[in-house]
Amino acid sequence: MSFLSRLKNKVLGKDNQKEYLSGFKKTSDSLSKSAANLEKTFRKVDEDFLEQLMIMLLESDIGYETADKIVSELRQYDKEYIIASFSRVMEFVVESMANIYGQDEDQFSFINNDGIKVILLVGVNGSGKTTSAAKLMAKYKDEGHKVAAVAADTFRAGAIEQLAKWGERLDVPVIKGIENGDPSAAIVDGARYAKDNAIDILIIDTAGRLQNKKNLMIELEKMKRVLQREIPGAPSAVWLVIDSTTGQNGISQAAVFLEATDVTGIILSKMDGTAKGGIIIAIKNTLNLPVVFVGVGERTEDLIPFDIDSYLNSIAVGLENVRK
Ligand SMILES: Nc1nc2c(ncn2[C@@H]2O[C@H](COP(=O)(O)OP(=O)(O)OP(=O)(O)O)[C@@H](O)[C@H]2O)c(=O)[nH]1
Ligand SMILES: [Mg+2]
Repeated sequence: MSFLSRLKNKVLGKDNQKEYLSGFKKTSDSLSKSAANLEKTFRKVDEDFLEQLMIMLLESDIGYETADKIVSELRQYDKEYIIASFSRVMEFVVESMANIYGQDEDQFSFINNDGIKVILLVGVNGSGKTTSAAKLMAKYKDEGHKVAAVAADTFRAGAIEQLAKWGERLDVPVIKGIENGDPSAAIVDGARYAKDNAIDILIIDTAGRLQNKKNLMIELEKMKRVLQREIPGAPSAVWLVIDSTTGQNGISQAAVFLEATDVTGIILSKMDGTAKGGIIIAIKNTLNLPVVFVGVGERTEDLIPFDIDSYLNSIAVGLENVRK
């Protein structure tokens, strides 16, 4: 059975297909358009073709290194020009992406699973932290967990109220920091609230102020230190929120956070607004961190657990549309 048939079989029974196909629609449509153009001139896998393919991959924001890897593998594989069909080339591309991504270990597992699970959300300003916090509050509450959140963004005016409003709407308690106050004080309050009220999952929203690595490190270290004093072993997860529309730029900004603290996973927001879905492969390849969730809209239900097969299938759907 071909790779793509196997992929199709794998995702067939999954109930997330509608969300994936709509969340990655811009990526898939854009790939479909460029693949259609590419097919018109396709005769064989020669250097001209590989160059065009490289451009198409770069446009999806898969990153230079990854695009180069795929193109080099294809060149090597088809030295004798045996591939005669364009759809076989596209299959090769998707299969290479699968190999580069590899298999995630269980990306949803938390560190220190026994006690209160604390999720710390970090990321640059506007990346989607507060919205993702609200989405996580809704998700875990729906699953039957006892959830609370900490509005620890004391830096941006209105940030605390933004999360507090979500809390009211979702009926999830939000422990509020004080504007211009110390975010760590809010975290202590939140941790104590969680202990006193038998909370299962505590979500901490932080400020996205752009700062240098040293200051960021000091601030995050302090947050963790005060948190650990209240809840030993916390946080169970540190998720870095990256705006997928910022592409490779977002990845470089992310690198600062990786140097400043132990990030355990990525939330990729705003996927619905971009054709640059290749960024998932780039993130895995350059940051070597699992994408845990993908944001595909502004509603609380628009957060999908990342699943590599469904993702690859939504890419493949775009590439296959070419023949229709
Ligand atoms: N379309 C779409 N918009 C999103 C998504 N996630 C967040 N947004 C929007 O992006 C904007 C910024 O989101 P926030 O959650 O406030 O970002 P933040 O990281 O908390 O920003 P700061 O608090 O300023 O650092 C808001 O208008 C959100 O509605 C998503 O998955 N899809
Ligand atoms: Mg925010």
